Amino acid sequence: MKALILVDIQNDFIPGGALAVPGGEEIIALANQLQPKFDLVVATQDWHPAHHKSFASQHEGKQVFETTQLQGLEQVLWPDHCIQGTPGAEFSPALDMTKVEAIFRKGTNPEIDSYSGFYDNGHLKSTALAQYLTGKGVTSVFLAGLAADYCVYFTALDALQEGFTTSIIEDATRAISADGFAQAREEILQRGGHVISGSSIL
Ligand code: VGL
Ligand code: ZN
Repeated sequence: MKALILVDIQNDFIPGGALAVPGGEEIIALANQLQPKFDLVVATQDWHPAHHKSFASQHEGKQVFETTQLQGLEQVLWPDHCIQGTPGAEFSPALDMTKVEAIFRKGTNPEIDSYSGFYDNGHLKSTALAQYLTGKGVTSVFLAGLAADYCVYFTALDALQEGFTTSIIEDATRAISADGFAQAREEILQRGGHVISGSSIL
């Protein structure tokens, strides 16, 4: 069974949002077209409390996009984004949600960030996404969404580690940093993952 994981296609990651990914809105039509080609569609949702420590606003004297240490891990400090219950945290209204069977929220612990849909960045706590997929008989996962160099990348790394055949649908993602995604792409290929185009599925 094949699952499509729609990663963080939320207003704050789309131009006009608090942490806009350049061209983020361009992936939505393809993300919608791809959905009927899969046995299962799920979505992840970045869902932060207002005082999340990944926000630069929570660190005196720190600017957005500077880094710090959080729980012993290097942490990029982001603008406030995807705050629980705000419009920025909602899925884009352009995204077809009718086939989405389950939503996995992440980033709810204020003390640690969570890029992957499977675990927080310290692998302290699972979202149960892996168990959910396995329970549905899924062995292959395909990733679309935002951002290619953060949440899509970390979700792909964990999917590989969990033993899923893993493909990033490259034209159904956009990156915050092109260099960041070039590196991420190499790492995924090196670990046995795939980077494909949507046209190979449609
Ligand atoms: C993301 C930075 C912070 C993402 C989420 O969805 O890629 N990036 N939170
Ligand atoms: Zn976030």
